[in-house]
Amino acid sequence: MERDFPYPLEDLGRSSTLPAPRLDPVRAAFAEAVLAGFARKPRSLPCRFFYDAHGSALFEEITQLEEYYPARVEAALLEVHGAEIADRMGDARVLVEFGSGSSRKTSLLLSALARVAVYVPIDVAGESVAEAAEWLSERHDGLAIRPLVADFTKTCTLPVVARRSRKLGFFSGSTIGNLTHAEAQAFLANAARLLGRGAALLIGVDLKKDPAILLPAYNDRRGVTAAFNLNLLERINRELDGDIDVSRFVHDAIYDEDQGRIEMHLVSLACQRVRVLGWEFRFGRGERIHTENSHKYSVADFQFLAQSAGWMPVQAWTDKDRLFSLHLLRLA
Ligand code: AVJ
Repeated sequence: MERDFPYPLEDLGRSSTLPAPRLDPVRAAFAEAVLAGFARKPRSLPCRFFYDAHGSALFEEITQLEEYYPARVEAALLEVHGAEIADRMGDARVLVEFGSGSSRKTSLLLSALARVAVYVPIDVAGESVAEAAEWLSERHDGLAIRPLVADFTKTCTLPVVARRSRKLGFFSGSTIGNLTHAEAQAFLANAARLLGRGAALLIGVDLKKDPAILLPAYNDRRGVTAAFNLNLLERINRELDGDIDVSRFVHDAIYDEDQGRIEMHLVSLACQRVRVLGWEFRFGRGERIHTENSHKYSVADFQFLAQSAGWMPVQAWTDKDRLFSLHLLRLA
């Protein structure tokens, strides 16, 4: 945690005579992000904090929704083209997955990749990585699983067993859409450095399309996406001693055609004050908290971005309705 943020001492349970207690690092990062995000205007919160236990369960529910096509279409693409992907990806023996989450899709890919002997899931959420590793090891006999609990947008080092062989990276679910174009380019360049010579990268990217299809995917009828978005405020209440009246905020998702992205916001329904870790913030009626970007790319847009980060586009697969794309990239 940054030391220079002026936390009120009593809220961290400190007294002047006792040493400071150690904060859980995830909670500390969340605290810092929320205090900084509420202090700036327009207000914003980073979307990676959606995924506490509650949020992860809600996201799983989103992937089952009729309106939320990305999960379903990506899985279908992996199933239909698995053999071809395996064929085109060369002789990689190590699969490195970025932001591995629940690993259902990974299983589909591993089934097609008979030669892969080592699987390295990288995720900041240690618990979900461990769970996913267990789930996968039951289904893929003889696969060595070496989880890496790390932030894959920063530099990290692969375990020794993964160093010598040719590698395949996997980044699914259009998670890359959460990054700005500059961040996505930096991620791709970093992945190139991590995976090294002759590596391939398979990446799921949501396509630009008619807002009449895009918008319902983020405004589902059952309100699961709304609950997912609002859970961020509930998490503040649970973890950061917040007193936010969640019923006085509503979910909003819009499509910004110029930027080619869905934006999720929480909108304050009233003029209100909220407290977080002893700090007070005032929200005006109609004031917005920007909680997520989800960028959409045409196939050509994404290939251009990949090339700018040093990757050669090998092939792109899309479904017949052109809802979603899977890109295979390679390093020279
Ligand atoms: C998993 C980050 C790709 O942006 O579509 C789903 C997250 N947000 N519904 C996306 C999400 C709202 C999702 N990603």
